[in-house]
Amino acid sequence: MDQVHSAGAPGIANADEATRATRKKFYDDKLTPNSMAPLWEVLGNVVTREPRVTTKPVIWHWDKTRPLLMEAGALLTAEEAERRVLVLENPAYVGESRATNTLYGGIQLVLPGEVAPAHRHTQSALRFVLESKGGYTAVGGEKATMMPGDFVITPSWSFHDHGNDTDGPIIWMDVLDVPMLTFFEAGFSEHHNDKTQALARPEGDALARFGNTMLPIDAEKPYGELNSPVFNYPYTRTRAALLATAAGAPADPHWSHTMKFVNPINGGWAISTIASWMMYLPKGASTQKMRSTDGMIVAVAEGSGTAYAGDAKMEFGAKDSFVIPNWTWRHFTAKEDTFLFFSSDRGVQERMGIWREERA
Ligand code: GTQ
Repeated sequence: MDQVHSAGAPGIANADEATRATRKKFYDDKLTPNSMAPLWEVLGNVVTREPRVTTKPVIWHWDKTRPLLMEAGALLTAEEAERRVLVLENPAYVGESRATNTLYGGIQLVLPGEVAPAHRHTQSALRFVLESKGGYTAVGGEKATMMPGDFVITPSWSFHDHGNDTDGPIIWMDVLDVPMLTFFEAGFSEHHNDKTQALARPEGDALARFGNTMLPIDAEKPYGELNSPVFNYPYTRTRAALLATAAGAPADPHWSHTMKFVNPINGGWAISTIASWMMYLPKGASTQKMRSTDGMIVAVAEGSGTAYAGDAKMEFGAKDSFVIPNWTWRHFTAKEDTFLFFSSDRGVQERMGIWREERA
């Protein structure tokens, strides 16, 4: 076993004190002043045998999240806040607005009569609706009504505003690729001139044109090649598809019944930087252990059960959110019929050719 015991290359471990001192003098006197450093002293940090995972498993329970969000709702308006969101902060990254190493997560509240004003940014976003009687998000000149379980995307640089014309709160999970864009130092944003964007098409237009197993004869790519032109995926359809596939084929040992949200232009993930999919676990089901290099943010659409991530055991109920860290063994059990929404950076890793998984 070529176990690496320190950050340095194994070959330098046995040098005597005098040799080390001579080397150190060389580093300090000659390398540091010239903005250089000896790789052999840090090689074990540069190339690790396995991923060094910093992200921690963590769960946010709805019965705690919702009252806190409502309390925030009494403290400031959506307009004051621009986005009234409680950030899902991973305890491994306090103050960094990160739920996983690469993804931001948050829970957003829009109260009756409120508008979260139109803006756009190079960060891509997705919404997974937790509570709603019919608020909306407008993207690219079209409104999508948001009902519980609906999945809505706002691709990079598309204007989006959220509104609530119902008599109840609307609450959803936001996932954005913020930490990725920060890493690339490629973040831009701007406000729209108007509080809400002008609508150019009737509601349901994108779904009609792109979401019916057909595409317009002349290629239209409103959000480019890598983002789905279908910007809203209603839960009624998602749920029906999962139940129908479950009726037609046995559960996969590792994935139970899982389907991904796709971009009909190229069959890829719906958002260029954030992969998303849904797992249906029938009552009493459990999955086999697996792990992959993508860390995940999960929202519970319906049901209850237990999520295992490494040594962590997370009991979840409806509308809870939790994190499965990258390269950590995971499996799930369901106490009742359960529908889980997942998001991760898998699509990015796949296109870079570095994504890996392992199944027990
Ligand atoms: O709805 O546009 O949670 O811009 C964070 C940043 C939501 C949004 C967030 C955002 C949004």
